[in-house]
Amino acid sequence: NTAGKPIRCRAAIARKPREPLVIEEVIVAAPKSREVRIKIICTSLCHSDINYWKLERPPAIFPRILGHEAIGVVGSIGEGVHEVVEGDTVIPMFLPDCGECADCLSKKSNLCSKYPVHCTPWVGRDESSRFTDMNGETLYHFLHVSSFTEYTVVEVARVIKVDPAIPANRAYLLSCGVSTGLGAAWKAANVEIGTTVAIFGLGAIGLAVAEGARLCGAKRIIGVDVNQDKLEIGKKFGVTDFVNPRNIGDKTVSQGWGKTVMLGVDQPEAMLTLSSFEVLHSGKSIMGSLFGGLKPKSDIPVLIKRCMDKELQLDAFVTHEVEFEDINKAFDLLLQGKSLRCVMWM
Ligand code: CXF
Ligand code: ZN
Repeated sequence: NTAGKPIRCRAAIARKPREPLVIEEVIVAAPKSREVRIKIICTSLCHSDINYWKLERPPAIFPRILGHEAIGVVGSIGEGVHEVVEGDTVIPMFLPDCGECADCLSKKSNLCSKYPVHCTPWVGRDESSRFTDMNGETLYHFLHVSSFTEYTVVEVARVIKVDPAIPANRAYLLSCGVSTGLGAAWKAANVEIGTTVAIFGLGAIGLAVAEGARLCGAKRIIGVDVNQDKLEIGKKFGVTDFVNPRNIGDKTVSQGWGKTVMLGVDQPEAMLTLSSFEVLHSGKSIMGSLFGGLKPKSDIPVLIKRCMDKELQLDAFVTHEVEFEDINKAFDLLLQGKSLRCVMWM
């Protein structure tokens, strides 16, 4: 029984920007109060991991355990945890849902005001790490999850208990990118039956928007991408029309109304520039959305149920599978735009 004790296990460590991760033995401390130690079953790579792995300047932090899309089993719990017990199947999430603050209780927000969402180096609010390497050096966390390790420690406010009947290599998809796209159509844009949706960028998130729009009853789903290969890929996800902006001139789209939802992953220092004239005079709205507006603890179980009922199709998002030792292959595939999601089994 390892409860209350440190665990020694394998992890993939990002030691320097842009350098391949290295598999090493690490020590994972016991969970503190309101934390859970999770044995990861499988994990995957999202573009945010890549962005922070590439980062040379602050907020670059190394050595670090990246990864935030995963599913696992509760190995042990810290003091004051009542929501889950050892053996529960759980999805760790970067987005918290404390269930107590004004924002978690409100339907208008999915941004918890008690727990932050930062690309933080720490497990949570106490500014400490639960990871050390075999030389005693601190290894930093990433996005409150750090799933590129056999065991990790996550705050219980970021843990969703799920039915273990759902296949792990589908359920884990709901921890970040795919949920973000599904939520953007369902919650943020509130796509209605018979409407038209345009999706700019047909990566995993954009394709998840297509799947979400299909489930909401959209009639036309227009995929926009400069990569012509996305024409055929898009069809598998219900994209009805495809536009490659490199092949067309300036085209006027609907005037006077329309809603644009911004989502996904940007570069940490990216700025948004807009024509004020076009916003002022168009009657259009532009909104941002983190995690597609989904509230983790109430909305993820709905998506899991729709997946089990075979309404929500997740299979096509998993394009590759590699052993955890081969994690750098998963980086290469995503960097080359060859994969949507690559499952890594621990
Ligand atoms: C994150 C990336 C960093 C800021 C919050 C949202 N999304 C997931 O990849
Ligand atoms: Zn992500």
